[in-house]
Amino acid sequence: MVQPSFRCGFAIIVGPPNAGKSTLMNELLDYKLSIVTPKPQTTRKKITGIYHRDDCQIVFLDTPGIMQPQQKLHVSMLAIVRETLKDADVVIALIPYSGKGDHIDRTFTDELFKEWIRPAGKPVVAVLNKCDLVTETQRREIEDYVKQTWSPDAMISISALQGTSLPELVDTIVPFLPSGPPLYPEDTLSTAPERFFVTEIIREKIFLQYGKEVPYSAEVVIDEFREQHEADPSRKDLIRCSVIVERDTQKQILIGQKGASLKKLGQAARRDIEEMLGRPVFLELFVKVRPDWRKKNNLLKSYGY
Ligand SMILES: Nc1nc2c(ncn2[C@@H]2O[C@H](COP(=O)(O)OP(=O)(O)OP(=O)(O)O)[C@@H](O)[C@H]2O)c(=O)[nH]1
Ligand SMILES: [Mg+2]
Repeated sequence: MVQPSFRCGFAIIVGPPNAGKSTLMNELLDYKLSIVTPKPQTTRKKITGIYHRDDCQIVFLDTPGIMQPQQKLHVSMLAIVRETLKDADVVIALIPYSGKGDHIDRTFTDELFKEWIRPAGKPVVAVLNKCDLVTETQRREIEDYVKQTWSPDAMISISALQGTSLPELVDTIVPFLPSGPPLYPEDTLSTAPERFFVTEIIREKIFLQYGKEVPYSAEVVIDEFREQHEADPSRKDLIRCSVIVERDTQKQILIGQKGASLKKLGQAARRDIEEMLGRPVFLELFVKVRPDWRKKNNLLKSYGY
């Protein structure tokens, strides 16, 4: 029986790249759903993660970081944020402490509120993340400043990485959700299909394994996902993926000397994919060059942007 006081709704997480949006969602779900790397602009699409508690269900929407667009891919990523804002009951404005200088980026936060949050017309919870990087006194000063400058409907400091104040964050969000029964069964973690998370895991390993240029130029698509274990449990599933890059030089870097780098990438990705699926798989990676795909509408569209 669902209690009459049960609340359920959508909470969008927005903020600059590298703020810890994906880390926060994963910590709340206690499951690594969204990919996380030290590099900015890791997340490129909306990732839905469903949080369950006795008195509420919160559908968290992790989004790409807000930045100045430098190419069509960025424009598409920002359009995803705009669209997702429309679905939200409450906005989680994730503003990271930096541990240096002013401790938060005041110019960016101003723009975030003016250009993105206020126009959406939704209640906003300012969540100051990475509080492990500042002292208690610095935290209080910044909290006062944020409260006075942007007047959020609620505010809390947390550390997503260390799991500090996360139950309190949920308590802060719940009053902004509509009353109503849960939208999803209790064992549902996300609405996206397994194949989407397979491509995300490969992208994460690319971000972690390669330097600056390759991760930003790479996209992953599934060419074939053959679920052979269903017919015969002794057979592994076969997953064939293409890693798309923009130039031949990037292809060479991805593959490495005698294919060593690509092999290492495949092994790292396969381990995580097997853990997610809970069964062994064959993973085959092919590298393809699609010149300037990040600037081409037709290619972006075919990759889901
Ligand atoms: N010190 C500290 N680091 C954190 C915290 N939360 C996240 N990080 C780190 O910040 C980096 C970026 O984290 P992500 O979760 O990928 O950030 P994001 O906002 O999703 O970034 P994009 O997807 O690129 O927009 C990672 O190296 C995290 O480990 C925190 O509370 N404290
Ligand atoms: Mg992210």
